[in-house]
Amino acid sequence: MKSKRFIVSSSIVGAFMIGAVAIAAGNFADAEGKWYEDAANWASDTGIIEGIDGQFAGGEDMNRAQGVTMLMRYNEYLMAEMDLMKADMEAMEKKMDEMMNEGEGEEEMEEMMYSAHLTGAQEVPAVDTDAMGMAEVTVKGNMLTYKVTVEGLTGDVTAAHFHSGAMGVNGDAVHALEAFADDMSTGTWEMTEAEMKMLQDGGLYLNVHTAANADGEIRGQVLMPLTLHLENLSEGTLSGGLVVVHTDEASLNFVGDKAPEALEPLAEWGDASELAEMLEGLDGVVAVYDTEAMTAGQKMDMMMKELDGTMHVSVIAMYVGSNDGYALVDSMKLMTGESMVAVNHDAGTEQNEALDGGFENGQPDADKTDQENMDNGTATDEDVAVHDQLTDDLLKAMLK
Ligand SMILES: [Cu+2]
Repeated sequence: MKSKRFIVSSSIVGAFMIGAVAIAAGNFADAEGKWYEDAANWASDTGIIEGIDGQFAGGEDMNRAQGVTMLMRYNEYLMAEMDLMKADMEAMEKKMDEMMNEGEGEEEMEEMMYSAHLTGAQEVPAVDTDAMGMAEVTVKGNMLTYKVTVEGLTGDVTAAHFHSGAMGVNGDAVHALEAFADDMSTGTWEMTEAEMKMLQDGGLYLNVHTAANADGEIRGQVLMPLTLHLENLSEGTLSGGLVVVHTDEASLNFVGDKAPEALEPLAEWGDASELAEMLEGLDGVVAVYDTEAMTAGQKMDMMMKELDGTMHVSVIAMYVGSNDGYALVDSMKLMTGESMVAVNHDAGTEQNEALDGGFENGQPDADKTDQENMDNGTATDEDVAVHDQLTDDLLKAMLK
């Protein structure tokens, strides 16, 4: 029973003497087989005693000097033991924390998020309605939890189901939703293996029925949110811009027309706010998101929740070194695997000068006011066109 935690501090060694010879930890020959052998070994191992002339000398008297030295050493030993225990406990706590965090990580990985955007256009055949719906779907193991909200339906919800079927294809109802209250239904659904497979393959859709549209007024495919990767391919900075989700009713492609007034602040000095406002009021625009400015080579990820496969996503941002040049990703399909590179567009509102020619040459300056940045350079009134001078790829967009 030798302690592995044997320690001798220098103060202990220095404090002891009375003509004794210090020996290494271990047995004393004269204590072997004696009733106090274990105690003698322990006291030696812990550094409390050192023996006399290599012997434990069990029959000798102990004087006051030896007594206080042993007490002091015992105290040192206890302190060291406490430090070791404390270190052990800290290590144990750390390990437990790590284990708990690991557990949490696993839970997060198990929980899968899906969503659906319900519209009349996704019904087969399409239904002409202004109604819309959103569904948040979480799946953990085989348990699906849903929250479906609807608005603008022609009447009360008469039924709502998860149906089997790929986009554009009608299929059987496989699970009925809980009754709607205040345009919302929440509930859970314990799925079979086959149903989970359907969901993972994008083969489940939500369908909301009304009296006027007995076969369904709005429908939405239940899909995993996509990640939109953006990458600045240029050697310059792209301004903060917009990511716009829209149907084919709307477009950010103004080629061949005069630039809308709201495009000018973006194209001339990278302020997308007016354009965002204009787009939000446009038919067919579903969502408008701001993006941060991106320096050369910078990458950015965004979650896209507005899925229905019939939608498009466009991205627009100013090429900051230019006068009125901007990157446009035009109407990319909102589907996994889609990818597009932005072509540089010329808003036609300002005469082209050499790149990075500075404020006097019509390029933006953050220290100037909005109006100064709008008014600098030489104004022109040409149609929007694909830029004939800035022909490098500016921005890559990809959906995963
Ligand atoms: Cu149904």
